[in-house]
Amino acid sequence: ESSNENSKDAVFSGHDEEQIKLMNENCIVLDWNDNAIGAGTKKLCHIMNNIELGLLHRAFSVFLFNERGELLLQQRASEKITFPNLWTNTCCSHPLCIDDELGLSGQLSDKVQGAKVAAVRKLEHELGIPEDETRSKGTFHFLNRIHYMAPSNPPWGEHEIDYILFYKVNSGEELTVEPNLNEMRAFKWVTQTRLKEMFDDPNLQFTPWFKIICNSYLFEWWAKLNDLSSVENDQKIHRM
Ligand code: DMA
Ligand code: MN
Repeated sequence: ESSNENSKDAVFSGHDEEQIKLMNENCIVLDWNDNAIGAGTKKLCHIMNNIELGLLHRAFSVFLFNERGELLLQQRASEKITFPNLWTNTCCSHPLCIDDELGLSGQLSDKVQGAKVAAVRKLEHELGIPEDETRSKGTFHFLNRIHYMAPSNPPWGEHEIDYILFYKVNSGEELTVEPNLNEMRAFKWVTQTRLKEMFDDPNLQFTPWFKIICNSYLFEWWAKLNDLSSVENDQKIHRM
């Protein structure tokens, strides 16, 4: 096992070793128009002091639906450094500064492709959905990009341009789900009605980005799950 310099960093004291290591990943640093302008560690990009100075990075959020149109939710693990224990959409993370995920041409279609590659990688890492199943048993749809900022437990926070991806499992197919308990503590398939009931349960808490999307586009898009053509591939960056 390689040494982890981060573990000596006071900002990580009391945190999980596995999650501390992941703070070395290289996120894509952006200007306000989603142009890549550099690399920044996951640690640097999620410190609220840096965010307040304008540091912004690229992210993706997957909403995965089964053939019955139910959405897969996850509850984040208590080990997560940001937003632990909160309920949220299927899978979120960051495209990294690597050729496959960066969108080197700078064209939106190429950046979307990079976000999908990152999504396939993280659906396996977090939910244990094998990459070949994700590639063969359903289809991604890029909806839009949401620019938002949200503080977490100090000193942490988020400030991202978030690529919203729906994933629809093909009819007759089912995905293997075997949660990585260092990433998520529970999962649940929900209908629209069940999700709205969960919002009324005072014992359940949700991530800020999931709430932003639920309060804006989610139910409109969900109603169009059978034909997303009128709402997908939006070029605009929505500042929320
Ligand atoms: C980051 O999610 C991305 C969004 C859209 C909030 P995360 O904190 O779950 O990232 P990771 O899984 O890489 O820790
Ligand atoms: Mn982030």
